Amino acid sequence: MTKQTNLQKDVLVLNLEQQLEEIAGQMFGKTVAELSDQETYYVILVYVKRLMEVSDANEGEKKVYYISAEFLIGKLLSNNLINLKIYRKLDEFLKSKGKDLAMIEEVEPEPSLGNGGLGRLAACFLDSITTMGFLGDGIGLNYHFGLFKQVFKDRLQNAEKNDWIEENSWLTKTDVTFDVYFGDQKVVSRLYDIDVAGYDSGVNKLHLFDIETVDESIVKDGIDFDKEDIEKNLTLFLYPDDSDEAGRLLRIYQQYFMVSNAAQLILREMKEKKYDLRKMYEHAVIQINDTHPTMVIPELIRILVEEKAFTMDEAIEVVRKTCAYTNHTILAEALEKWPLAYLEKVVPQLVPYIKELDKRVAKEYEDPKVQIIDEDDRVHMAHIDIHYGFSVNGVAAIHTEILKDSELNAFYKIYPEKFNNKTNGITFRRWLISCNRELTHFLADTIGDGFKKDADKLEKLLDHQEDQSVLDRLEEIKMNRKKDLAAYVQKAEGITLDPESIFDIQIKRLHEYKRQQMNALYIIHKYLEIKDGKKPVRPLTFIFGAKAAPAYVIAQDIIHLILVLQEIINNDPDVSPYMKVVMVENYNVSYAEKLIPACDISEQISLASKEASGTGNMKFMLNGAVTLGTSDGANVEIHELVGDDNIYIFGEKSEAVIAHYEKADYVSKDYYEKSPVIKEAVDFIVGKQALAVGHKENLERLYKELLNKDWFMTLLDLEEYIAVKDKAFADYEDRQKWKKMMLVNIAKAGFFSSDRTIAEYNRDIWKLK
Ligand code: GL9
Repeated sequence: MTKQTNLQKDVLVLNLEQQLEEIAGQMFGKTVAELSDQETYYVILVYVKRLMEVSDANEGEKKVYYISAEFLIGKLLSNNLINLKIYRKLDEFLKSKGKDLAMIEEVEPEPSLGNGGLGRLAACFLDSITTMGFLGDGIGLNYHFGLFKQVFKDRLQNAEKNDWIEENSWLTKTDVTFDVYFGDQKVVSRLYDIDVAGYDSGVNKLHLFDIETVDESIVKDGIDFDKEDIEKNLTLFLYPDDSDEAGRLLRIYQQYFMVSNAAQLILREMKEKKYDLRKMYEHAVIQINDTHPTMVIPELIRILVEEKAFTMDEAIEVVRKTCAYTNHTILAEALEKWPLAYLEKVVPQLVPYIKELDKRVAKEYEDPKVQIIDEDDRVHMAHIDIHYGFSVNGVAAIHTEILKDSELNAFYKIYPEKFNNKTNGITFRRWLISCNRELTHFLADTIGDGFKKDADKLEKLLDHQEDQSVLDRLEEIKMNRKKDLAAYVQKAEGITLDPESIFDIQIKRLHEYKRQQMNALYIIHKYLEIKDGKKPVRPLTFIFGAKAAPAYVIAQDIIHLILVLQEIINNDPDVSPYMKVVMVENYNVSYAEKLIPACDISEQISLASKEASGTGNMKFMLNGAVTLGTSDGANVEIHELVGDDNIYIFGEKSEAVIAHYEKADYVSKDYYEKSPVIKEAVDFIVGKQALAVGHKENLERLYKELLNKDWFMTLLDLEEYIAVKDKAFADYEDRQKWKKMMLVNIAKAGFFSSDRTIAEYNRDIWKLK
């Protein structure tokens, strides 16, 4: 059976040219040479889907189910071609027909199924799970408009629906449907699958559930829609605005819909394989990605008790041995606590089980910090995961330590054995091989291509630190990516970038803790210096990309400030030859793939203790950027790997920051008043020049926030940030030194392969083989 399907695949690959011609004929009545780029994309899509359909599925006695509200998979064409090992062959064929694969890749719409790092991590994990030959599927939702599309109007962020699903897409409609009950209200789900191809390996699946009755036409202005019509709106958007009650209820509807489908799918597979449900944990492990899928725990217990004749004790025991939880943040706002009344409204059938789980905890432990239902009748979702799962992991060493020592310390005392760290990783197939082909080829020529399967082999590059031709090539490749990016930004944003300038890049979700506002204050400072006649030796280019949650007011104000600075600086003839600012519109995975390889300095400047890990930091390093960052998240591990000489670290350490919070002794105004440099930069926000370009309301609100609250301590680290960033810019002129720094960063990036992360998940948590 297996051999036969392999043969089928080999034949399809062998006959690639014939296959494509045939599909082109059937779909468009044309030869490949006659197709438009758009049509060519659809033809390749059909072909690659066929190829994956006949590829070997990964197999095993035990399977991991990775349940996640987000899978930020990005465009799939080039990745699938690489993983199926047909990129080169197809590229050559297309060239012979006068086509450019890079142009065809541009045509593909980017799936909008995630927001930031957490969702992208899930996508990298699917790639690694599959590549390493494990049996493992993703389970999530098929959001029709996903996360919003960002459009700048009048220097403000506008949110529009992101219409990414086309008639022909990577989604395959299956005949799997389930009934899902919200109390007495029944809805019917439909499963769509996306095949996940491993690199030189088999396939797994990403299962995305949808509701049959979804109605795209109810979205009217921007992203507004009737939040109460669940049958129509359930799978329209990822993270619908939860600033009102209807929005919060909708999130619970989505979460339950996701886990009810997941539970039914998993139980169905157990049955198909004739596995003993009482030993479910020998065949299934459920990884709960943040708290969004937490209800899978009470849901599974409910089904086992009500439909499979388990006692409560038995059901709890089996589920506990099956479920594992990953924590991705210590920010309180993200640790979900749903009012019991909301759950009673949406999923009354689950409430008795949640109460039972709570009762058992209350009986055993007195500490109010570990209760599931608190005094205000709010259900702490993470607490369900920790008590009723067998593993709790953080996503970087420092993050896990903070969980153990402070955030979740009360739980750590009860269950020390459950806590473990899994430092995040990224798939090198996308973040090196696909997005930086020239660097990949050069590395393969220099150190052999073993690093493609074993990322640690990148260390071999260290042997070439004194090899001038290698150092020069690294510089040349970086320059080529900067030119590529400049050309793209010219087209997309209408802004001219100078590839000879230093590219300093901060791309990530917009959040105060990530401190884009600190970067903006640096830019103001530099602008004023230049105005004062102090010119940088080499022009500087500051690039931002970030979406802000539509209900997050200060985040919108920060975007506004950056766009105002962009306008002022780029149009000031005294300054624009020396510095440029650009905030790219609608930053997403595809944009990241262009920005990251072109970066000289990677901005990772979150307030220490707040960024659980970060994964952009790893992607930049892998592509030869040098990190300018705080001792936060995975920056700490990057620092350890590359050493003091190959990174720029600044700012208060996490212990000091945590102490500030505990003592509530941080007063931003003190920093403002003490330092003329800080004062001047902050005052600029509401100065004449800024107000002439921007909106008073937004700028004043941001100014006041910085002076009176500054919850994420921007001013605490600003002076040191300015000093260290200036040092980095100065060091850049020592080209020899800089090229070596680039080399060391690339060479040491192997640790951050998600293959390593997944190997650790498997060794300590999943135990699949
Ligand atoms: C996040 C953290 O903020 C990141 O530091 C971390 O790298 C990723 C992946 O572990 O998880 N936690 C979190 O809630 N998000 C993260 O990116 N949020 C979103 O992506 C929306």
